[in-house]
Amino acid sequence: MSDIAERALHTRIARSVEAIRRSFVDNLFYVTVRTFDNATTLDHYTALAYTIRDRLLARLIATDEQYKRLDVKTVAYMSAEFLLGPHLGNNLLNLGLWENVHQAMQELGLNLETILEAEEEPGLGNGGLGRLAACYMDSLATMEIPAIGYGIRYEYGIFKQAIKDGWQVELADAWLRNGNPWELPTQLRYPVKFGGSIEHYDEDGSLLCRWLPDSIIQGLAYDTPILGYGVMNVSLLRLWKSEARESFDLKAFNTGDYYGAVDSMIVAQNISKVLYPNDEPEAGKALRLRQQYFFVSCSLQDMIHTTLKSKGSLDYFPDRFVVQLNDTHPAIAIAEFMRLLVDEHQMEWNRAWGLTLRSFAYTNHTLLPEALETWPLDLFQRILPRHLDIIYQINSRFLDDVRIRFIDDTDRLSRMSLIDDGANDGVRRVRMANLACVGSMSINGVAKMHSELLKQTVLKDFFDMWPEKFQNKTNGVTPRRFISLANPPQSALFDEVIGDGWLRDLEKLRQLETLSEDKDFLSRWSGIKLTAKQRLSNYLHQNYGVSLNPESLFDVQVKRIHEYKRQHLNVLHIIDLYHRLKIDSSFELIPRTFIFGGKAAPGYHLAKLIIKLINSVADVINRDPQVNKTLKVVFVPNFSVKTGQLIYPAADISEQISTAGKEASGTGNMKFTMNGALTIGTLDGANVEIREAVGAENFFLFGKTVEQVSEILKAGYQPRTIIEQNERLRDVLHLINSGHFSHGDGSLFRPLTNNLLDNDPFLVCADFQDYIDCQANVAQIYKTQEKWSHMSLLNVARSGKFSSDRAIREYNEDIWHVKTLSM
Ligand code: 26Q
Repeated sequence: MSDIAERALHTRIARSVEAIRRSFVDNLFYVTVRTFDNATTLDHYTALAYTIRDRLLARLIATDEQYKRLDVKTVAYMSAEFLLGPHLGNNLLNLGLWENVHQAMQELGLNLETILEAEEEPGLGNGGLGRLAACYMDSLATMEIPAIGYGIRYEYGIFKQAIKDGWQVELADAWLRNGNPWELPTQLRYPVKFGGSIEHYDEDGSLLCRWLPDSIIQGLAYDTPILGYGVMNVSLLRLWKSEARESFDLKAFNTGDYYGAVDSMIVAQNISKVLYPNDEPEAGKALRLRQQYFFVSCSLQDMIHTTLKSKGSLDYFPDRFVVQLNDTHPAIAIAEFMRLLVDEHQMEWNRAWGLTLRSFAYTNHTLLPEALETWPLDLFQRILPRHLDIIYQINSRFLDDVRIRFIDDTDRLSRMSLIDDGANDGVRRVRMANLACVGSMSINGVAKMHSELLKQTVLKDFFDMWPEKFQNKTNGVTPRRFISLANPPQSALFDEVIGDGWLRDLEKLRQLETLSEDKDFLSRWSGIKLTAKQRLSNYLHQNYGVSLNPESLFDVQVKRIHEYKRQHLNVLHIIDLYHRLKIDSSFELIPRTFIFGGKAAPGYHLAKLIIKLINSVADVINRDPQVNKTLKVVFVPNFSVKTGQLIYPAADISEQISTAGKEASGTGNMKFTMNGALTIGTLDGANVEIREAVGAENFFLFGKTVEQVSEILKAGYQPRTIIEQNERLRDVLHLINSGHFSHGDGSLFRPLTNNLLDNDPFLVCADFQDYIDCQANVAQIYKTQEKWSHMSLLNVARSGKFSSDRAIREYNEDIWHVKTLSM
C-alpha cells in the first residue's frame, strides 16, 4: 500500500478525539450531504454511525480471515427473530470509544445522548425469544466463540404501538426508511424453490427424486457485524432478503409478459416483507411457512457452500457447523438439510440422516400445547411437496423405531408421529416440534422448571424414548446492554467499588455483598435508583405530558400482553387500592406508581381489551384529586428494547406474576433483578432460580404452585365461588362492570370480567387474595428505605448467574463443543 493510502486509511479509523471529530464532519458532508449548519439530529446520527462503522470493519475482516485460515467449527444460531435494539451505543461501548466520541461531539457543540436517541431500532422480533437471540449473539462474540446468526431481514419489523383513546393502534415499522449504516450488503445469493410437484426417477438402478417447483426466488445476504465487548472478535449476523431471480424475470420479459414479470417480482419480495406477530389465532399463514423455509434454505446452502470450500466433503459438515434451532420456527431445516444432501448432493439416505443427527440441536420455548407449531398438511403439500415426502420417510423409519421400543402402544405411536392424523378437528397437520425432536442430537428447555415440565408433559414421549437428548439451559441476558448501556450511573458505581471486571464476569458482582450493611453505600445505592426514576419521569413528561413522583414506589410490568402473564391481576390490585382509598379515609397507602408496557398481538382481542382497561383505570385514577397524590398509573406506549433500557433501571418492583407452569423462563425478570428491582412473583419459569439465587427473604413470593394449579383444575375449578366469598374481589369486579372506568358503559369490559367469572383459565381469581396480601407486605417493607436498599443490593450482587455469558458457556460445554478463539 502506498504511504498516502495508508495514512488516509489510518486517519479514517484512528481512535483519537481529533480523528473522530474529523471523520464525523467528513461523513456529515460526504455521506449525508449536509453542511454542518444544516444538519439535523438524524444526520448527526448517520454521520456518527458511519464514523464508528469505519472503525469496526478492520476487526470484522480480521476475524473472518482468521476463521477461514483456521477452518474452525462454528455455531450457527438459526432464528426467525433477532430483536437487536439500537446499535450505536452498543458499538461505542464494545469498541471502548465512548469517552472519546462523547468528547468529540462535545467539542462540536453536540450532545451524544441526543444523537443516540435518533437511532431507529431494528425491531426484528416479537419479544423474549427474539431478544434472547440478540443477547446470545452478544455473548458469543464477547466469549470469542466462532458464530454466525442466520435470520430474515424483514423490511418491516414488529409493528409500532400507539395508544388512541386508550386502545392499541398498530403502525407499520418502516425501520429502513433512513437507511441502515450497520448492514453490509453482500453479493451472496442462493436460489429457493417453492410449490410444484415431485417426480421419482431411476438413475443407474437407484431411485432418485426430482422437485419440479413452480417458482424459484433468491435470497440476498445482508451482514451485520456483532462486536464482542473488550475483544477484537466480531461475529456476523447474516439476514436474508428475498428477491426475484434475474433469469426468472428475463424469461417473462422476453416473452413480452412485462406485467407478469413485475407481479412475480413483487411476490418474491413479499416473502421477507414483514415480521409476523405471535399469538395470532390465524398464525397458520402460508406466507409465514414460506418465510421460514426461505431463510432456512438460504442459510443451509450457505453452510454447505462453506463446508465444501473448506473441507471438500459434506461428511465433515458436523465438524464445521453446529446448528442451534431457536424454537421450531427454523425446524424445517431438518427436512431441508436431508433434501440438499440426498437430492442435490446425491448422498445416500442413511449417511445423510447420520450427519443430520450430529448437526442439529433444538431449543423449546413454550409449554402451552396450543403454541406448538403445526402446519395443515394440504398447505404444506402445496408449498413444500418434496419436504412433505421427506418428512413421511423420516416418520416411517422413526415410527419403526418406536414400535420396537414400545410394542403394541398405538396411542404412543399416534402421539409421536410427525403427522397429526386430524382426529381432533379433521385437519391433518405436520408437527414441527416432533420433527425437531426426531432430527436433533439435543433438546433443551430455557429454565430448570421448564425443562422438567417438558419431560413430564409436552415432550414426555420423546423423553421416554431418548432421555439422554434432554437438557436444561437457563436463559440469560447480556449485562453489556442491560446494565452498562441501560444504567450508566450504576455501572460507574460498580467500576468504582469492585473494578470493571464484572462486565465480562458477572459473578464478580458478588463482591457487592460486603457493602450490603454499609449505610453510606446503601444511601448512594438508593440515590442511583432515584436518578433512574427521574430519568424515566423526564422521558414520560417530555413525550406524553404525564408527571410522576420519583419518590413513589415504581411498580413495573413490561412484557407482551397475554392472559397467562396476567396483567389483569395487576390491574385488579390497583382497582382494589383505589377503591379502598375512596371508601376508607383511614386507609393509608405509601405513594405508588404503576407502570405498564407491552404490545398485544393485533388479532388478540382480550389482550387488547386489557390494554384498554389499564388506560381506562389510569384515566380515572390520575384525574381524581382525592387519590392521585398517592396512586398513579401509566401505560408506556411502544415498549421496545430502547424504552426497556429506560424502564428496567427505574423499577423498584418487578411484576413476574404469570400462572405457575405457563412462562417458560422470562428474561425481563433477570433484567430487572440486575438493576436492583425486587421481584413480586410466582414460582414460574426462571423466577424459581432468581429466588433461589437472591435468597427467599429477598423475593416477594405469592401464588399457587404448578402442582396446586393442576389439582385445582382437575377438581373442577369454580372462580365464581371464590368471587362470591371474597368481598374485595367482588367489589373490584362490580366497579368495572358498573361502567366506573368506561363512562358508564357497563358492557365494555364484560368479555374480560365474564371470562374471569366463567372459566378463568389462568387462575386470576384463585391467586387474587394471596397477591394483594403480598403487595401489602411489599408496601410495608418499602417504608423502611434502608431495609429495601439492602434487599435491592443483594438482588444485584447475586444476579451473576443470569448473564447470557453463563448460558452460552453451558451451551458450548454441553452441546456445541466449539473451540474458542482469541484474536
Ligand atoms: C409462530 C407461528 C406463527 C407466527 C408467529 C409465531 C411465533 C413467534 C414468536 C410464536 C412465538 C414467538 C415467541 C415466543 C417467545 O418469545 N417465547 C418466550 O421466549 C423467551 C426466551 O426463551 C422466554 O423467556 C419466555 O418465557 C417465552 O414466552
